Amino acid sequence: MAKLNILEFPDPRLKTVAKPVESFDAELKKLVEDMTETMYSANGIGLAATQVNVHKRLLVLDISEEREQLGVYINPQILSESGEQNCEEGCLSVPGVYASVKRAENVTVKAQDMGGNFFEEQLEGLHAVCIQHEMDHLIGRLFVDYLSPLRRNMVRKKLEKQRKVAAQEAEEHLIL
Ligand code: GNR
Ligand code: NI
Repeated sequence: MAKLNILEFPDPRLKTVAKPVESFDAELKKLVEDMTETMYSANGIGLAATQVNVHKRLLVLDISEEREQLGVYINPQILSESGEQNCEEGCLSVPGVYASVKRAENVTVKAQDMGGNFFEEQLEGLHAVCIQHEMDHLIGRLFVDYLSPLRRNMVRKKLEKQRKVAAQEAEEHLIL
C-alpha cells in the first residue's frame, strides 16, 4: 500500500473530467487500496481519484467514526435525487476551509464494485453529501466553485498564505 499525494486548489489538474473505468484488474485494486490508505491517513470521509491525479471515475468513502465502513464506487451515476440539505463542507484539496453548500438530501446511486458488478444504493444525510461532493470532483468541480468569485478568491489567498507560513516554518526549522 502507498499513501498518495493529494492535489490542492487552485491546481488546474483538479478541473480534469475523469474517464470511465474499463478494466477491473489488479491495477484498479491497487489504486483503490492506495486511495483508501490516503483517505484514512488524512482523516477524510471520502476521496475521489481526481484528487490523487488519476482521472478515472472512482471514489472511496467512509463516514463512520470507527473507520470500518468503506464504500468503493466505480463509474458511479446518480439515478435520482430528492430533498435539500445544507452542510458545512470541507475538502482535503482545500485544507482549512469550510463553507455551507446546498445538496440533495437523498440520492439513489448506481455504481460498480471492484469485480465490475453493478449495485444500487440509496444514501441520505452526510452519506449523500459526501457522494455528491466526490462525484463533483470526478467532473472537475470543487465545493468552492459554489461560492461567489469574491469568496473563492479569498480562499485562494488564504491557502497561499498558509503555504507561505508552512514553507517559512520549514526553513526556520532547518536553520535553528
Ligand atoms: O473529509 C471530508 N469531509 C467532508 C465534510 C463535509 C462534506 C464533504 C466532505 S468530503 C472531505 C474529503 C474530501 O475532500 N473528499 O473529496
Ligand atoms: Ni473533496
